Amino acid sequence: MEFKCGYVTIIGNTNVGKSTLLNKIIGEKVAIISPKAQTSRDNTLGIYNDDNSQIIFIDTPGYHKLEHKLDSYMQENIDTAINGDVDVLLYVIDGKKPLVEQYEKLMNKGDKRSKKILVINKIDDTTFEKLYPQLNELNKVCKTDEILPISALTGKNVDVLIEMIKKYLPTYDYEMRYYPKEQFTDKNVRYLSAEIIREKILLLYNEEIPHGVAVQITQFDETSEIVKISADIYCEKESHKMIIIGKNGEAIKKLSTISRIAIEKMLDAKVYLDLFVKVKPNWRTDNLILEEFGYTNK
Ligand SMILES: Nc1nc2c(ncn2[C@@H]2O[C@H](COP(=O)(O)OP(=O)(O)OP(=O)(O)O)[C@@H](O)[C@H]2O)c(=O)[nH]1
Ligand SMILES: [Mg+2]
Repeated sequence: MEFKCGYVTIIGNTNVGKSTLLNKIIGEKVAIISPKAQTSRDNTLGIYNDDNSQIIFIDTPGYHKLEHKLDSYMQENIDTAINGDVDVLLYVIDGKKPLVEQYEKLMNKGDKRSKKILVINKIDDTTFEKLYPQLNELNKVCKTDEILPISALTGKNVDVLIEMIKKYLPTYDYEMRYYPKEQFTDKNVRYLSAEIIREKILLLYNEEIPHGVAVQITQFDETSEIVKISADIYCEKESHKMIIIGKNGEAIKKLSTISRIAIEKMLDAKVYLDLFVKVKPNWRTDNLILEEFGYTNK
C-alpha cells in the first residue's frame, strides 16, 4: 500500500480565490468568501482525506498593503504558513488579471525546499484567446514545478490538482494521518459562526465598514433544541455603527436574518441569533484589543 500525507500552503494576492479553492477541495465551507478584498484574516486548515491520502491545506490571508497592526498579524500568518515544513506551495493567481506580473510577485516566496505549483484560477470567466498569449510569456519566466489552470468556482481541474499535489507528498507504506479521518478543519463552530457573520457584513456593506469590523461571540448555548448565539460586532466609528444598524434597524435585521440562515445550515439546527453593535475606535492598531479579539499569534 502506498499512502501520501503532507502539508500544502495556499498563497496569493487578496481576492484571487484561495478560500474558494479550499472549500471546493474539502467539500465543506471552512473559510468565508467574498467579492471584496482582505476577506480572510487567519490561517485556516482544510483537511482533505481519501483512501490513499491525507492532505492538510492551509488557507492564508491574501497579500495586501500593511496599514494597521491587524495587517501585520495577517502578514505574520502568511509567513508562518510558507516557512514551516510545507511540502507543496500553491501560488494562486487570477486568470482575469495579468499573469506574469502576478507570478513575479510570488516567485520568491516560501522555502526553497517546497515544491511549487502555479494555479491560474477563474478560467471559467475568461477565454482561451485571452489566456493563450499570456501563457506563452508565463512559460518563459515561470520556475514552478507545475502550472495548472483551474476554476475553483466550477471545480474544473480541481481533481487534477489533487493528483498533481500527491506526486510531491511524502510516501508511507502505512496509513499515515495527522488528523482523524472525519475532521476537516481546525476551526470550531463558534469561530465559524463569527466568521459567517463577518462574511455577511462583507456582503451587505461598503468596503470601508467590513474592513474595520470584528465579530466576537459572547454566548453559544447548545443545551436546548434552539442554539442560542449572541455576538458583538465591533466597528471603529459611531457613524459606522449607524450604518450597520440602518434606518429603523432594517440593515441589522437583514444581517441577522441572512447570518442566522447560514449558521443554521452549518449547524443543521435552529438558531436564535442576537447581534449587538459596539464602537471601539482604532481597534485595528491596538495590540491589547487585537489580542482580545483573537488576532494574535502569541
Ligand atoms: N469566476 C470565478 N470567480 C471566482 C473563482 N474563485 C473565486 N472566485 C470569486 O473571487 C472572489 C474572491 O474569492 P475568495 O475565495 O474570497 O478569495 P481569497 O483569495 O480567499 O481572498 P482573501 O481572503 O481576501 O485573500 C469571490 O467573489 C469568489 O466568488 C473562480 O474560479 N471563478
Ligand atoms: Mg480568503
